[in-house]
Amino acid sequence: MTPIRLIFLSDTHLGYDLPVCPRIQRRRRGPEFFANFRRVLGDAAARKVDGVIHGGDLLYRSKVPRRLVEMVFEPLKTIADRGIPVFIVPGNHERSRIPHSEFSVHPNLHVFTRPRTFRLDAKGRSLAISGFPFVRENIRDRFKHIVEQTGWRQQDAECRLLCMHQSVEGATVGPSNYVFRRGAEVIRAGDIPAAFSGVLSGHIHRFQVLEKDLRGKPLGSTVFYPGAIDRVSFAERDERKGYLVLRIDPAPSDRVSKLSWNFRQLPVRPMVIVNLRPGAMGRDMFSRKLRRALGKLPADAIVSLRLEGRISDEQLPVLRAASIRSIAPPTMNVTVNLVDHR
Ligand SMILES: [Mn+2]
Repeated sequence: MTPIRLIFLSDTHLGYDLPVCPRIQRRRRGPEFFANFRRVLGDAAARKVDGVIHGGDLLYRSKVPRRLVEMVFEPLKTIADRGIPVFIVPGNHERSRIPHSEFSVHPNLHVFTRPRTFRLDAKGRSLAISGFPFVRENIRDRFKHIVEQTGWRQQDAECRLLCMHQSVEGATVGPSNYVFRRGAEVIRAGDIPAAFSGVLSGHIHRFQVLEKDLRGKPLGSTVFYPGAIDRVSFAERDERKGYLVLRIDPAPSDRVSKLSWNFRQLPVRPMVIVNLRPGAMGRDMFSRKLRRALGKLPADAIVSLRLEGRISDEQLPVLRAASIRSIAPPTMNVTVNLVDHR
């Protein structure tokens, strides 16, 4: 039997570092996010998948210029025009809704503006795609009820998916592997229903597939986080980035269809933290030290320059944006952070 194939991406944060009228010329990270977004959609077209699902945080924030929303929906509509339906979960950065929603009007674009279930018929098979927009308040206690509100039980289908933008118990983030356990914003592993072939979620920027709860007990359905399409914060500096190609083999009769997955990696720039203690260095010495430290890094690095201790009046001009730009290669992005200064 022919499997159903889908592409699942999330947390594209489009519009991040992409000013409409930049006042200064410097390398921006915004185009990288768009480039990876287009790569994923290009792959969806090349593979002729049966659908594309976006797990939320399509945009980097909720108040955005119309032009940006237009730029974001243009490649999505190209996919939709090819007859590939696109499903979008509004995330927390969209404040649970897509701004300038007139751009998302297309017969093949479907946005989870409320808990609901869409039906996808592909290759003579039926797939029910349930989902709900990001819930800010107390998802822990409300999750089971909201899943029911999607109306999944009323929709007859051979396979089912649940799409959302939330944290689930057992998910991990950050360089020290913080684990989500309790808290009103965390879904209990035991509340994940077994009726779905998979739970597709955005929100957590690290790629991970959760199959067991914290005690090792299998989840009702596997939870998939494709992660962000690029490194958004320095906490993600060592993470690989990408998206998921999903394949569903419909099961006979009343069994839950099996979902298999393949993580596809996307190109990202190196992200580096540089720690420096200027101490009593003079202006020229400080400037040389900085030049040397940045000179050792890959020319396209994204750098967080962390300066420890007090910065003297003499040292301060070196840290002005224009000065940093003259010291660092033009291909580098440098942000200055003062740590423990008094
Ligand atoms: Mn996000």
